Amino acid sequence: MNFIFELFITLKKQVSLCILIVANLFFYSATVCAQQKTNPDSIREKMQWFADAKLGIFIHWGIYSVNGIDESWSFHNKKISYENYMKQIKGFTASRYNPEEWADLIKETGARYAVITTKHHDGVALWPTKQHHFNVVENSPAKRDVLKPFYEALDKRGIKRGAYFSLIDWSHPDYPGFLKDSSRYKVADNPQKWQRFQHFFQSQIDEVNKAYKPDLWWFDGDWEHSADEWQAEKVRKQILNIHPGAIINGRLQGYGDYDTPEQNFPVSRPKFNWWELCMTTNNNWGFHPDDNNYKTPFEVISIFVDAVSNGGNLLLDIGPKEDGTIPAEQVHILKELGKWNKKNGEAIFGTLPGLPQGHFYGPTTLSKDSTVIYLFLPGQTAGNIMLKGLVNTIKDAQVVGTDVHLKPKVVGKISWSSVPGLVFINVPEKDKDPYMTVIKLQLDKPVQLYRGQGGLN
Ligand code: H79
Repeated sequence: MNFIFELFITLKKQVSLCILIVANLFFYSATVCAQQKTNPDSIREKMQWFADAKLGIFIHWGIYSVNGIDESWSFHNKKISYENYMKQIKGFTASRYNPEEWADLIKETGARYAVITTKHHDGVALWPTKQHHFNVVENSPAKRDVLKPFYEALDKRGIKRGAYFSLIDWSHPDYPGFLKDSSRYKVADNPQKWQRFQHFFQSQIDEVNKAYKPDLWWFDGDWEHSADEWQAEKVRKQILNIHPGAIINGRLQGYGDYDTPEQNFPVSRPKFNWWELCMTTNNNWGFHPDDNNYKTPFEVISIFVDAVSNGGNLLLDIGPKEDGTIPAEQVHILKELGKWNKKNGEAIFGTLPGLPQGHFYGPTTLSKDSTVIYLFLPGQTAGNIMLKGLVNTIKDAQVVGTDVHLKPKVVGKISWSSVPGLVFINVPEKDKDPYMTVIKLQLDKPVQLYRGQGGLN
C-alpha cells in the first residue's frame, strides 16, 4: 500500500499539487500478493472473517510436552535421541484435559479463531488416523481423540476451528528427511517411495478434513519440498472440494491464502492483503517448564495492536502440559489480554488498518466506513498527543471503554492554505488504561489525509 503514497508524493513533486487521499481508495485497492498463486479477488469474500478476526490462539500440544522439550526439533537437532524422544508418547496422558475450559479461556481472550497442532513434524497424530502411523489414540495413555471435543467446544462458542498440519513427517519411513545431518533417501532416487508418502500425507489431510472440516488449515514445513513434490495445487483443491470456504495459510509453496511471519515483527506495513504474525508467549511453542522468559501482557498487547494497525492478525501461542492443563503464566497473559479487549475491542475487531506512518506516533485503526480513527497511545502515554495531516473535522473525541470525552485543539491552521492544522489532544493521567489507552475520533465524514510536505499551497 505504501507504494501508492510514494506515487502520490512523487506526483506532488512534479505538479506541485496539494495531496488529499481518501482512505478508502488505498485500503480497498488490490495490492500485490507476493507469494500466492491464487486469485485474490476470488478469495476476498471467504477471507472476510479472517480479516475481521484479528486474534487467534495457537496451541502446540503433543508428546514433547511430556519432557517439556522442543517440539520435534529436539530430536531433529540431536538434543535427544529419536528413541528417547518417542518414549514420551507413553507419558502423554491428557488426564486433566478439559476442552470446554480451553474454549472458555480462548473465548475470554476475545480471539475469533484457534489453531491446534493436529500433527507436528514428529508425525504423532492427535486424532485416530486410519493410516498406519503414530497417534495418541492407539499409542499413548490418553487413548482418545483429543481433537474432536475441542473442535466441538470451539464450535459451540462460535470460534473458528483451525488445524495445524505438518507436511514434514520426520517419523515416517517413507519421508526423506529425518535428522539435521541425515536423511533416508532422495526423492529423485526413489520416486515410488515418495509417491507412497504423498498418498500417506494426503490421506491424513483428507481424514482431518472429513472428520472436523477445519475453517482454516495451518500448514508448516513446506520448505523441505517444492510445490510439485507436495502436489500443492492438488492438496489445495482436495481441501476446497470438501470445504470451499476453508482458508489455507501461506505455507503450501505458493498455494495458500495469507502470509505467516513467524516470531519476526514487521516494521513497515506488509504488502500482503492478509497476514498473521504467529508468536509464542515465552520463547517456545510447546510446554517448556525451564523457559520463564514470558512477554508481559503489556508487551503482548503492544505487539497485537501493532500487527492490527498494519493490517495483520496475531496468532498467539500457548503450550499445554501433557495432562492438558495450561501453564499459569500463559493463562495470566490470555486473561489480561481478554480484559483489555473487552474494554477496547471496538478499536480492534472488524476494523481496517490504520493511517500510514507520519500522522501519529503510534498505532491506529479505522472503522469499516473510515469515519472513525482509533489512536492507540503507545508506552502508556498520557498528556498531549499530536495528530498531523487530518483534513476532516473531529466531531467527538472519547477515551474508548469510558464515558470520558476530550477536547481536541487544532493548532496552526492557516486560513488561506489547504494544509490542515495539527490536532492536539490532552489525555489526562486518570483516564489512562492500565495497558494501552485508546482514543476514538469521530470524524465528519470518511477520513481524508494530507500527505504533502507543507509547501505554499
Ligand atoms: O510449530 C512451530 C515450529 O516448530 C515451526 N513453526 C512453528 C509454528 C518452525 N520452527 N522453525 N521454523 C518453523 C522455521 C524453520 C526454519 C528453518 Fe530453515 C528450517 C531454519 C533452518 C531450517 C527454512 C529452511 C528456513 C531456512 C532454511
